[in-house]
Amino acid sequence: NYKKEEVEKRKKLYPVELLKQQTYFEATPVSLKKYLLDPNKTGIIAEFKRQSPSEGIINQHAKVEETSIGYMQAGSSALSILTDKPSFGGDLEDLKTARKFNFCPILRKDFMIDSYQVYEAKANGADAILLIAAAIDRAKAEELAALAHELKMEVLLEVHNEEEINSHLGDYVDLVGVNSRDLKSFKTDLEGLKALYSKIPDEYVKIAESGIKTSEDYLKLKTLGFKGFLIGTTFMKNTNPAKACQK
Ligand code: IGP
Repeated sequence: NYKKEEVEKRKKLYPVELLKQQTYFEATPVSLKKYLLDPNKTGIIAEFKRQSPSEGIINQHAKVEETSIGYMQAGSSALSILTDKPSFGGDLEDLKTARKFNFCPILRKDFMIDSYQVYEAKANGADAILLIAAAIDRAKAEELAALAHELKMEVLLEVHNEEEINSHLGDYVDLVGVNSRDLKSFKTDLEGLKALYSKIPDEYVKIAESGIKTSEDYLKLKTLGFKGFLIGTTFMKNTNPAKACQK
């Protein structure tokens, strides 16, 4: 709801025509899917977020330059950059900065509800966007995905339960993320991921999201068959997030 107003404001300030003139708008994207399927890589998508609704402030002082470079040096496969200010303390500048310093695939993490945000993602250097099944209906998801593809970005669909898998999964999706965090209680449940994993056809590249805390968690999910591992809080809680990522 705040998203809608926010987007309308930015649309007026910075129309799509201007976004199209930004440096990264013509940039050749890097495939997140390809990086996650590379058996020589870890599959870790390391996330930059300063705060979250469930944790409050996580890390106010981390800098996106150092953190993103450090994540990649520690062996991550890709980056996820939160661009939502009110809930996560991030913005499009963070995305742009991460792009400036890294060649890896970068996911724009936000609540995407409007095609304008897809243009923004591209203009600021994203290679992939997140679409949350709980936040938009399937028609909207397909519309935003079509634009993302036109702009040569990939689409990660996030699901949290079987109903969302049934209602939203389709050919328009490049990757599927299963979020272990219940958006109402904020609790994470890695066991629940197992059950959902088997409900998603194997032709999809599956990503485990949220609540991954230890290398045991990572290995368990990897053994299950997940190809991607989205990890934020565990890293960002440390003064030096990249150091936590090394472990
Ligand atoms: C990362 P965690 O528990 O490692 O910090 O989780 C990521 O999965 C989480 O930030 C996330 C998210 C989202 C944030 C998953 N889906 C949708 C905002 C919007």
